[in-house]
Amino acid sequence: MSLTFFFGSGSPFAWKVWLALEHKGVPFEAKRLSFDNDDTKTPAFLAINPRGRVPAILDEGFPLWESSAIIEYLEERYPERPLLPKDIHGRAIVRRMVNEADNYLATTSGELVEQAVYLTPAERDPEKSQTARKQMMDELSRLEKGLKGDFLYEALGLADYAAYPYVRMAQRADERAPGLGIARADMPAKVRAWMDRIEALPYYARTIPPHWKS
Ligand SMILES: N[C@@H](CCC(=O)N[C@@H](CS)C(=O)NCC(=O)O)C(=O)O
Repeated sequence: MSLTFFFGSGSPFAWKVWLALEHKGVPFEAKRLSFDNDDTKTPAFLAINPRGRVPAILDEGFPLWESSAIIEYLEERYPERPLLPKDIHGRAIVRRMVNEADNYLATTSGELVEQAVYLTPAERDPEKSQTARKQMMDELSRLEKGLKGDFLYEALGLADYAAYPYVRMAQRADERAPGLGIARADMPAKVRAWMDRIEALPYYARTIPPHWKS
């Protein structure tokens, strides 16, 4: 197998790339690195990504990291089953949406997960959680306003894969510490329906963070 995908369970950046890989239908070998065991800091992995972060890929010996760069590379390397629209304005809009997801959704979702999942109850800062909850609700409302059809921009593609993991992680925060994330039931109806559509994709189950299944 020529393409190796390095991921960590629960990394939304890696989840985005995994969904994109499945969409493309290219064969790849998924290698899970454990954060607890510092697998991202071994000399072998640092030779692939000197930053010691996932996701990363190794394609026929070519190493690449940073989720957005990986996806752009995959789009050019495997042009069939495109992730981006054909027209120049459509591509620009989707890239803008990816940037918005990475800059706003990611930060807010990351704060919710930090408070709910990584900190002990004594270490949590309720004010930070509540600020992040409000910001996430604002972001979800933006997503809802943008949902004109079934997916975030015309056909299923990169805009959906970029946003979904961050929204699902906000739900995960609430599953782990009720009230500190965003319960699915509290999300706007159109966003819930969009999430249902992503979760109905035939390859979706393969991409769920493995440690959620155990
Ligand atoms: N900007 C990077 C972010 C990657 C990132 O921060 N990955 C985290 C997991 S969510 C990681 O690998 N952390 C490992 C560590 O910091 O040791 C991307 O888009 O790929």
